[in-house]
Amino acid sequence: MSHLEVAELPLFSRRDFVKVCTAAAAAVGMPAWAGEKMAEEVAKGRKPSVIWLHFQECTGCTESLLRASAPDVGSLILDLISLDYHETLFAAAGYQFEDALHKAMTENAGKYVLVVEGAIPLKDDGIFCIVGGQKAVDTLQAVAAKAGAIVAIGSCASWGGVPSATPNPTGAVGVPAVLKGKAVVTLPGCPANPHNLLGTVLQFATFGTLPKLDDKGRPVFAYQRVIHEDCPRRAHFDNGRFAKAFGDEGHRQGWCLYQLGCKGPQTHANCSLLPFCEVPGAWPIGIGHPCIGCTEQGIVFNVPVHTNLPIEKPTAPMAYPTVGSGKGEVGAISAGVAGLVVGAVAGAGYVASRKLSVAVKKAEGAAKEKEDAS
Ligand code: FSX
Ligand code: SF4
Ligand code: F3S
Repeated sequence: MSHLEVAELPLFSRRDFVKVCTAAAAAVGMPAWAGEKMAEEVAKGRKPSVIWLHFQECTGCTESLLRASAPDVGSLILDLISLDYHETLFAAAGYQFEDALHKAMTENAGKYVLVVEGAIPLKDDGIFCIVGGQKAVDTLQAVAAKAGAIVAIGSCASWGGVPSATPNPTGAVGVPAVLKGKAVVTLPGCPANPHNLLGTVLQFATFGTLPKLDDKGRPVFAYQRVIHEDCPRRAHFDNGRFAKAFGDEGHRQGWCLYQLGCKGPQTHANCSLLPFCEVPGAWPIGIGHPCIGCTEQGIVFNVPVHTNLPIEKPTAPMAYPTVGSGKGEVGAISAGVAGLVVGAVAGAGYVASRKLSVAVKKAEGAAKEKEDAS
């Protein structure tokens, strides 16, 4: 048995375990029966072997996984997999530890899941990260060569993260940049949301397949929407209620954080729907801090925290032109709306969305006056 493998389900009764698997499957967009199937596979002792490597990072991804509450995502993941090598969690050290890696690679060649946490330095032949006498880039290539699936957890492993911030002194890159041409599931976030690892592991352990990915290798179930689309403060944005300074009246009232630099409109992630540690409100915007775009290369560690970015998904217009109103002409309302929507898309941001509602009201007023006069 591996160091962390569990013969019995330690925290849950079988019934509870099925319930938790089912809820977890639903949370990550899989059908409920997937959770039941998963629980069956675990009961049969069929768990994928996982080798977890650490390179340049803060270990926050492992931390956020372990700090979850009960019945927690962390325990569930550790119940679903056979964690055969993990540099932070293992009690072993030295040669014994290195042997565990080689043993796991040999016994499960072609089948194990490789999870990588941290960036890989390539500058000066990769000398800036050496573990067990081997350079990170060499270890990654060797372990990836025999892996059945590869997951890059966190922004560091996905695209370089913190270590790659300008001037990137070690030439840090993410896993896909090293393993060019190989399929790599990326789960960016600093740290990554544990639910997204759970969803990926659930699917792989149950069906032996990987979730549908976008062009950056991110599972669509977690990264297809921007934070702004599902933000609980969105109604304040749409109505022009903004916190202007930390601790001001608007901030205390829980208003929109866009004017404090929130990057939610440009950030693809699901933390507004699945908070960290399963604690309601445990995510940046939930505790009153603007989103810093921690999943997005080019935003976090690149754009200052309190600088505004354009709105990717502009606010929906408050009124639409009535069907057949124009008799072949473009009505005043639709012209105003269309022009302003284009303006908002082009980057005029929330100002445009406010102008939009004012313009819509003006256009509505003018249209009504015209109607009354005729
Ligand atoms: Fe990076 Fe994960 Fe940020 Fe830290 O290790 S994504 S620095 S929270 O933990 O890789
Ligand atoms: Fe939420 Fe930020 Fe969008 Fe405001 S700007 S609604 S705080 S995501
Ligand atoms: Fe990261 Fe923004 Fe969510 S900073 S944790 S993507 S709210």
